[in-house]
Order: sequence, then structure tokens, then C-alpha cells
Amino acid sequence: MTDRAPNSPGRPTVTRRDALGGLLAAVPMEAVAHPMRGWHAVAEDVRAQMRWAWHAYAERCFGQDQIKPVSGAGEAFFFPKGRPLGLSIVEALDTLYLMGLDDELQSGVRWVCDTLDFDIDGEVQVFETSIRLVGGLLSGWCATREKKLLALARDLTDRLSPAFDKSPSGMPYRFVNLKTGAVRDPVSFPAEIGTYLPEWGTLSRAVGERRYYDLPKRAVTALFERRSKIDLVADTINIETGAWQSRRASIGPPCDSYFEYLWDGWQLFGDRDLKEWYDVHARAIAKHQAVQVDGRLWFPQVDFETGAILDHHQSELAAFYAGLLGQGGDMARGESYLKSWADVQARFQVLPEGFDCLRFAPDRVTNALRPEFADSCLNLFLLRPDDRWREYARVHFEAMKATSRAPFGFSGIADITTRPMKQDDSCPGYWWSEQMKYYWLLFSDTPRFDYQINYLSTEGNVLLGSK
Ligand code: IFL
Repeated sequence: MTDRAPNSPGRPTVTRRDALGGLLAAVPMEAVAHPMRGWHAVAEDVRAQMRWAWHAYAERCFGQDQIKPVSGAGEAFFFPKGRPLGLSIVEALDTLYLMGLDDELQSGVRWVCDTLDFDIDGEVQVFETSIRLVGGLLSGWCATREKKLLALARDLTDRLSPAFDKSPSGMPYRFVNLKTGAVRDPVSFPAEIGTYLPEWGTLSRAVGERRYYDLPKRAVTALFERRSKIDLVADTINIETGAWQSRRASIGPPCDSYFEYLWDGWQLFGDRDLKEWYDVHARAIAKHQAVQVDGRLWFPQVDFETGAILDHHQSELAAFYAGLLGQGGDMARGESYLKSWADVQARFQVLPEGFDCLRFAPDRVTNALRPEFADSCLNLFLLRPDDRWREYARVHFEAMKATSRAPFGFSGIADITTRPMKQDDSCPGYWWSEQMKYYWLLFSDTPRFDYQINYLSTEGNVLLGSK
């Protein structure tokens, strides 16, 4: 860093364990009751599935953004009619490293270094491009120290920056043209405004330019300042005028990772503003959104100014909040919320995209190979290494194998209520970065990961802790 202010990126100051005030030091890894060999056998299975899926992708459509796992064709994520950006490769890099799949990693790194070029006259969604590609390139760089990955991450971040620079409020526009810097769409959402600091701050540290930290910090500051009197944010805002476009507060999309990155910014960079803002929102959410239904903890949507409940829909994506609650120091609610989702898993085998907590029934029957449940299992495990989280995740993994394995990889589910479940022939890029890594870290005890001091982004990218 050239010019470090008190709140700018520095050494990591808070680990997941510190967050619980040292209480966890009393729970050594050796206390895990299940025989290690049993968990390691599950880990070997996870790695075998990853290797198999990688080779199917490499043989059928290497370099395409995604594979269609039922038909075996390639699929675009960024530019339907243009150049593919090898999204699945970028997302997989650090997972391959952690699993010790070094030949596969080498072929992935080679493809990225030889092929990727972001000088494209085309428009991308800033949020998705940052969490997936900037994060994937940075975590690949953290794992391999291949300089070209860092250079590509920086080039791409520079191309995304006009979305912030051109905004009167500092909150980013949703879309930017990678070549011209033209921006579009000022009507945005908390997650798309506040999910940048860990990636851009890591870049800031790596290249010694604080601008990469300041841009997303300004965005998140502007959003937090617009919270309601009861300390909630609504889910839609005009970033040019600063006017809210909705009254609905949610811990799920499109707000979810805004909360996550407040905590993460504190964890990674020791930025006290972010911890304070996280705590303000966490208290308000606990006060106005937490409800018990049939003995289970849920978080309905509420009016952001009055706290009145608007609906009882629960997005599967909100399952990440169990892990975040634990990280933020509220282990009791974190455990309880994960148990609610584990009950849904036990009843329906695969979590539906949406769930009505009053009826205890799906209200959206798809599942886009979602990783959030496994994400929370890992986060709680890192805080308190307990077999419960491994067992929840093992059930999740076994269900995925039983229902999502397709001829050329793993597929999302079109309807989790049918038997057999119908697959939807899609494998989102995050599958390579998220649940496969979460399972592996939960079961393997790999020496390539620092289980004490680490950081995984919202997309599962390891920005700290690859060894
Ligand atoms: O891109 C993924 C990431 O976990 C996220 N939101 C949705 C995706 C997974 O469901 O932040």
C-alpha cells in the first residue's frame, strides 16, 4: 500500500475464531467424534466427482462459460452471441488447487493466461462479473501466484470501475461496456451495490493502489446512509437520485451479500465502520425480521420503515445467513436458522429455490444447484468444528449426487417435488467455486488450506488461506 489510512486494507485483524471471543479455542479439532477416515472417504468422493465433471467439461466444451450437463453442449453466460470467457474454468481454479488436482489446474491456468482478453465491445453486469471473474482470477492468483491472473483481475476491475466513477452517489450502475466504459441502469439493489470490497480490497493490497478499496467503500457508505429509521434497507434503489423504489426489506436476494460483505470487510481489512454497520443491520434484522414458526427460526420480508411483515417467502439463497450470523457472533441464531433449513432438506431431499415457512411447503420448486446451505455448514464448521455441520453437508452432497448427476456433469433441478426429479440441463459457474469447495474443505482437512485464518468470498473464492 502506498498510503494507508486507519481503515484502509492492511493485515487481516479478525479471524472467524476471534469473532467468538476465543470461546472456540476450547473445541479442538481432535474433539470431532466421527472417525476421520470416514470423512476423508467422503472427501475422496467429492474430489472424484469434481475430476469427473472437469474432464467432461474439458472434453465437450473447454473455454465455454458453462456446460449443459445433460446434453453436453456449451452455454454462454456473459455474451450470448459473443466470445465466451471460460467462466467455469475461472471459477474452478482455486477449488482445483485445494483438491490437489494439479494437472487440471495447470490446464485451466494455461487456458486463462493464453486466451482471456477483456477488451470486448460488450456490456456486462458489474456485480456478477466482479464476484465471479474478478474474484475467481484473484483466488486463482492467491493459490498459484501466477502473475498473469492478477494482471487480468486488475484489467477487468479497471474496466468495471466506470460504473462507480460515473455515479453521482458513488453507488454503481448495474451494467458497463468493457471497452467503452458506457454505463446503464441506475435502478439497483443492495447486493449489486455492496458486494465488492473483499475482491477489490484484495486487489488494492496486491497492487498497492487504494482507489480499488475506496470506490466500493464509497458505494457501501452511500447505501448505509440511506437506511431507514429502524436501520433496515429496502431491496431497490435509484443510484442516481438515491430514492428507494421499494419498501421490502429482505435478508435474501437482492440484498443478501450486502450484509455479508459488511462483516467480511471488517474480517479481511479490519475496517471498523463496516463492523459497526454490520452490527446495526444485524440488530435490526433480529428485532424486526426474526420469527418463530412451529419452533423454527425464519426471516420473513418486512416493510423497511415500519417492520410490518409483508410475506413469508424464504429464498433458499438466504440460507447463507446462518453462517453469517455465526461469524457475526450470534452462534445461537446461526445454528437455529441452519437447523430450519436442515429440516427442509430432510423433508424434501433437495432444497427448493423458494419456501413458504408458514405452510412448510415449497413456493418455488426449482433448484439451480444452489450452494448456500453448504456455505453455512462450512462457515459454522470453521467457527466450531462439529460433526453436525459435516453431517448436514454430507446429506446435501449425497442428495446432489442422487438427483443432479447427469451424463456430462451436475445439473440444476426443474422441479424438486417430482420423482424422479427433472433436471434442467444447466450447471451454473458457481458450482465449480462453491459447494464442491465447501464439501472438500469440510471433509478433507487438506493441508492446502489454513483452517484458522482464511476468507472465502460470497462466490466461495478463497482470498485468504490457500497454503
Ligand atoms: O453467485 C452465487 C453467489 O453465491 C451469490 N449469489 C448467488 C449465487 C449462488 O446461488 O452471491
